[in-house]
Amino acid sequence: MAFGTLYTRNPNPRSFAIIAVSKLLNIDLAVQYLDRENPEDEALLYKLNPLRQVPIFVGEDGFKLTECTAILQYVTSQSPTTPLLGHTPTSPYEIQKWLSFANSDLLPAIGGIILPLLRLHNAVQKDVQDCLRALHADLALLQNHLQGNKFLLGDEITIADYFVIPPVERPVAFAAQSHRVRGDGTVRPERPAASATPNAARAGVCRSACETPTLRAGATSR
Ligand SMILES: N[C@@H](CCC(=O)N[C@@H](CS)C(=O)NCC(=O)O)C(=O)O
Repeated sequence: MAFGTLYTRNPNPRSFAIIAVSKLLNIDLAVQYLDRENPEDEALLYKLNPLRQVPIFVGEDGFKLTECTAILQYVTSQSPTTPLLGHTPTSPYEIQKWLSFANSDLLPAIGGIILPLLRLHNAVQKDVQDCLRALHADLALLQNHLQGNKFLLGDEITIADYFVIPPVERPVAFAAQSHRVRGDGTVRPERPAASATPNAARAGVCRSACETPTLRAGATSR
């Protein structure tokens, strides 16, 4: 019997890490994708979370959890010996820092750019130019950090890498190739380069984390 069920959308960047880590740690997590067009699914979503947001976790024991970073930490903690929660006394706080950075800064910026292009509803309307500037600043911070560190917490991979890096890779490639921040801070659309050469931000992020065999295995198994 599954340890619990994750209710989410397909795809959902806030669920990538939860699904990847549960597979990596052999945690039996059922995943149910809710369809926006299905009234029964929408009724279930409202019942599970009146904010109508995913992901939502419901355990076999009835324990219910919303908020993706809490779900990720809870699911990971089902493997008591996992190294993915870090090794040092400060690891939990550093992990929390990166999860919060991604959930509160990076993902809203990406969502503010991508959701209008996909014609999907964004609960809080955002200015695309502001989001592009925020995204470039966030990526610069990530790139600088990952140039001096193999993973976000240093030498060992943690749930922070699974949460922060995979949702960045595809939207970043798209956004960085199709938009450019000018010297004066304004953003203008740009045609994708014919060669589609990865830009520095994407290369830095991917080289240092996404392309490590462990993270690639986890990310592709979802
Ligand atoms: N604070 C929540 C935010 C969840 C959230 O914004 N989820 C988005 C998808 S990433 C959502 O459900 N939007 C409504 C929808 O997709 O219908 C969390 O961290 O889990």
